[in-house]
Amino acid sequence: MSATTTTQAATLAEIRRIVGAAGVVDDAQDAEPYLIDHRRLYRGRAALIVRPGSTDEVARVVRACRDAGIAIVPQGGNTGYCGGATPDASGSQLLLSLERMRAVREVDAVNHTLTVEAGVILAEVQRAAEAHDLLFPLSLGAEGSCRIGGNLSTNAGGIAVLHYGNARELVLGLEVVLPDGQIWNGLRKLRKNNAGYDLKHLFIGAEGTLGIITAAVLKLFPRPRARATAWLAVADPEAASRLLAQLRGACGDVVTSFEYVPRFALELVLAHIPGTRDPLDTPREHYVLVELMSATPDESLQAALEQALADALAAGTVLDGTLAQSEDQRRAFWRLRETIPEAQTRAGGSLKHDVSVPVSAVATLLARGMQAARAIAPQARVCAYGHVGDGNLHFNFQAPPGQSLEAFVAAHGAAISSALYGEVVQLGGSVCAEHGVGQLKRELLERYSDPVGVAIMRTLKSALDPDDLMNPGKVL
Ligand code: FAD
Ligand code: 2HG
Ligand code: ZN
Repeated sequence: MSATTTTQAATLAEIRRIVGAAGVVDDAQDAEPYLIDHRRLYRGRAALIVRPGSTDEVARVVRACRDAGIAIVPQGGNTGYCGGATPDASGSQLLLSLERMRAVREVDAVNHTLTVEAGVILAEVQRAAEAHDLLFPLSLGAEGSCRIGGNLSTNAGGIAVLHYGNARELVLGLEVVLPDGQIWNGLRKLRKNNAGYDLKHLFIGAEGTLGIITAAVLKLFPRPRARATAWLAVADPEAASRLLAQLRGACGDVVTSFEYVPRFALELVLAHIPGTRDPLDTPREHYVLVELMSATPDESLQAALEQALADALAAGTVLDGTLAQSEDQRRAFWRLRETIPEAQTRAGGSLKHDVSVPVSAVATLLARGMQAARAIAPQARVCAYGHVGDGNLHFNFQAPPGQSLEAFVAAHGAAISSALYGEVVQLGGSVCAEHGVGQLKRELLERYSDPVGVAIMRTLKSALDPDDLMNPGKVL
């Protein structure tokens, strides 16, 4: 509390009264997980950590902070990759966790909507939809701990974007506490509403810099009755992109996931994640995990996939493959993909780049990015994988054997990142694909974005948050 003035100390005392004892984290050990980001890149300090229990409490806390000039850092599940939910080191910011706001306010099965508070864990949102025989399709590796407010604030992507879109596409309405403490009630359940600007999209993907999302109306979909899942070896990344187009042509809009896994990533998983095994007998360099979903209990889905794969096999696009014959096998395939980040961590950590290009340019990016990195550090181990159906690669690097990640990054990190980002931009891509900007990529946003666009962002920020109290130092 040393960094606070007397007025601020009085405000913090008032905030304690607003949220009550259950709403404050005082114990130093309990506070620790709130103050370090998931990747352990940032460690911050906070004047106070609060966990309000209602929208009204959030609004009262925000108003008190505004009056005393205290900055606020919103936090959901703290699984973000860019340090967006970590306070700075000053010890003067208030960390506001949404984790106690976990109510499912309404399920409207006829309207296919779910109204939830921001602190509901993504897996719980999925389960609430399932309980009504419906689907909430947002799905990502962190779904057991990330929270819907964080998902919307980062406009999360994940593994079903190809069919259902990013988090942004899954929202009909929002409730937001603005930086001045007003509550914007935009909790509409409407699929058509052209009453002026579509304000919800301002807050989605804003990473807590424009206000605090307290609740959302989410779109639900028919629950899939049939799934067909295949683990395939493809000739090369270019063949993977071609296969995606062929599959969509042959099977239609049922292709839901299309994930690329290189041999190196598979080997990391096989070495570090217990209970995993290579689904194919012969090792290959490039794999894709494909999933088709249909809302009708349609056996022809599996048959359509089999036929498309037989054609691709004959054409040499696909070299080998296996279709999941059971739910257990399907889960085993997905485990190979979804545990890559954990395997990378267990193998010593990685230099990460979350980038996107048009789907048609993914193979070119892979080739150019590898070439550029190898020219800088020939021993660097490339681990580039991800949502190629969305043009999104996690272009990561492990240190050469025997070298620590720290030494590798100190020697080559800046040069590799800059060369890779150069290639991304040349191909019309984005250096912030699905994980956002946070504090990690602030300079990149400035460097690689259209200056007029950045100026518009600043105008919006200063209009809504003139005193820069809402997650300062993030995004812009
Ligand atoms: P936090 O980390 O708590 O916060 C993220 C940002 O949102 C911060 O800026 C924070 O201030 C702000 N924020 C949080 N809640 C609110 C709120 N209610 N109102 C306003 N601002 C708020 N991401 C993907 O997109 N796709 C993936 O496939 C994916 N896979 C992952 C796999 C693993 C194993 C891990 C660890 C992470 C993965 N992520 C992925 C990244 C991360 O899970 C997502 O960014 C997620 O959406 C963050 O949610 P969270 O609740 O943890 O947010
Ligand atoms: C994934 O798709 C996540 O697995 C994490 O977005 C990516 O760790 C990474 O680089
Ligand atoms: Zn991802």
